[in-house]
Amino acid sequence: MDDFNSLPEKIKNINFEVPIPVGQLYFPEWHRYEAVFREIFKREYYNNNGPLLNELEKKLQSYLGVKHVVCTGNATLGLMIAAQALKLTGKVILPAHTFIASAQSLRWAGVEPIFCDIDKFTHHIDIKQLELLIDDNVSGIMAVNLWGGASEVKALEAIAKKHHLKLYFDSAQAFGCKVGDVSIGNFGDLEVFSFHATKILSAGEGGCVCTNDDAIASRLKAIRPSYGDEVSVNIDKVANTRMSEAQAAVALMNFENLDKHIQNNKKIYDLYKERLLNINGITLYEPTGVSYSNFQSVVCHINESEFGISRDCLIELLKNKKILARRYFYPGVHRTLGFNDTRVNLPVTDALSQSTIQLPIGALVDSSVVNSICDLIQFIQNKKENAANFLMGKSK
Ligand code: T4K
Repeated sequence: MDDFNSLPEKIKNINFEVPIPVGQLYFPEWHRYEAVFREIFKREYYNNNGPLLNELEKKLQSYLGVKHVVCTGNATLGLMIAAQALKLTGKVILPAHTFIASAQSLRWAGVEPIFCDIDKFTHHIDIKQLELLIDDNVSGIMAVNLWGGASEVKALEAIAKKHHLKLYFDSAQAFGCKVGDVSIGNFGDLEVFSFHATKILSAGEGGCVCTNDDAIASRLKAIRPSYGDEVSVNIDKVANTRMSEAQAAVALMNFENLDKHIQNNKKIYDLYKERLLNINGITLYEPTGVSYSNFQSVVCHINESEFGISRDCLIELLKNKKILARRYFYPGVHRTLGFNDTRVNLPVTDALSQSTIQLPIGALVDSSVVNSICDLIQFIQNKKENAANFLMGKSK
């Protein structure tokens, strides 16, 4: 019989001081805040089209090669004002394998979300099913770019053009990614990024909407609202979705190191890839649809019958060692917050929501953390019948 005293040293020694979360959490060094915040206080200008916000918007425009960047308090607000700026009505088609904000932004705009299934391998909207869902009441498509990958942007542009629909992208997770030579941020009518603490470019909290369309940009600025847009436009609603100087300051500091952070993520991702290859029943998702990824996420598929235990059980066992793996996205948005319509049949979304696990990547992760996580996953699989007892220090 196994004895918990026989726990291998490398597993016994996994003892993180602080929990290891899935988010990026790249932040500038402490001493840099003081100088930047001293300047904000000296100017006594804290919000609404301030100098740091202007600098950030210009830098983002130039980095992305996009004509307009309109920063917002976060991506949820960006998606909400995007729906208004695009004048969406009736129904909008989107995948249900996404964060709740994608669908809720439509509710706020008074538009009905129509959920579409995703492709099993890419995790992005299934364009064959999408076309079948288009009817006269559909005014737009919101595609969601996930995990450092992207939807089939060119095919989607062709479908939107053919059916005279607005097309926009929830690219909350995709800052820094490219399709060919073109940065994500330039596709469809507009795209929305998140600068939440868990994203590759962080303002702590924040986001932006990007567009190459002058009229859409004017509407976005008028809805946001801010001084600074000289064009007068008719809009029905305004919302306070401004980004503060403090948020812009954090984003600017992080922007300086964006490439370094992406390279660091790639190193972490590659090590996971090497280590997980040898573990039965766990398959690492590879970013698809992009020529350059930000490696925002380490997402794996657990095949329970091959791996030996369920995805949820694995998450609990990792938590026991302070590794905060997550089950994004569970459940699919179509099964949550009043969208729960049992007639909606999205088998791939349902299957993935039951079987995917997100592992830590970002500032708090280095190669020793990855090795510990992979050692632990391997150990849990080897001892699947009594891994829980082992990890809790009980003999069985
Ligand atoms: N569209 C998509 C496709 C998205 O993924 C998101 C957001 C949005 C739209 C909307 O973007 P925002 O409006 O947020 O800009 C998180 C994030 O809040 C959210 O930004 C993200 N996607 C979503 C996938 O995950 P939670 O509630 O699951 O995460 P939270 O806050 O619990 O953080 C994750 C882990 O990171 C936890 O273990 C705690 C840790 N953490 C988090 C923060 C904020 C830290 O250690 N320190 C921190 O400061 O939603």
